[in-house]
Amino acid sequence: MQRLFVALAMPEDIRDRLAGLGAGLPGARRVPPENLHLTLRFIGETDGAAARDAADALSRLDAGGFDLALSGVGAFESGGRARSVWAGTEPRPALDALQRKVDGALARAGVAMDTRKFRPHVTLARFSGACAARLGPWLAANGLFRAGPFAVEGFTLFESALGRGGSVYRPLVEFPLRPAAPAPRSGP
Ligand code: 3AM
Repeated sequence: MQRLFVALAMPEDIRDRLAGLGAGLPGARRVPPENLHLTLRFIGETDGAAARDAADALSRLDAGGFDLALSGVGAFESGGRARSVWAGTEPRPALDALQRKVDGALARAGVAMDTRKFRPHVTLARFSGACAARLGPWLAANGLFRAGPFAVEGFTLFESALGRGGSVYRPLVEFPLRPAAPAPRSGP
C-alpha cells in the first residue's frame, strides 16, 4: 500500500522564501523545505492497481499551465488550538479549475470524492499543542507576505511515507500541463 496525494511542487526560490517565513514560529514543527507543496487532493492508502488507475486518469487530464503567486498567511484551528499555519495564494481561477479536474479524474479512477472545500495553501508548520492566540503576532507580522508569481507547468503525484522523523514525500509521476497561452501583447 502507498499513501498518495496530488500536489504542486514549489520552485526552489519560492521554497527558500517559505522556509524564511516559517522561521521564528513559536513551538512549531516546521515542514522541511524539500517537503513544501500545495496539495490539490489527498488520496490516502492505495494499492498498486488503484495507484496505476489514478496515475492513468491523471495523465489524461487536459489543463493549461498558469502563473501563481503566494499571498498572505493563515492558520487552521480546531478546538481553539492552531493545528497548522500556511501561506495562501492569490485567487486563481486556473488553479481552482485544475483542482476540479484532478478531482474529476480521480473520481473516474474510483477514488472516493473529498467533500471538503478546496482551500489552496502551502503548509509551513504544524503544532501539537500550541494555543492559537500565541500565533497572533506572527500572523499579523506576515499578513503581507507575497512570493512569485511563478509558472505552474505541471503537477505531481506524491507518495508520503510516514517515518519516525516525520513524513518523507517522494514524487512518483509528474504530469505536464499544456503550455500557458502567451500574455497578450500590449500597445500598438
Ligand atoms: O497540504 P497539507 O499539509 O495541508 O495534512 C496532509 C497534507 O496536507 C494531508 O495531505 C497533505 C499531504 O500529506 N492529509 C493527510 N492525511 C489526510 C487525510 N486523512 C490529509 N488530508 C485529508 N485527509
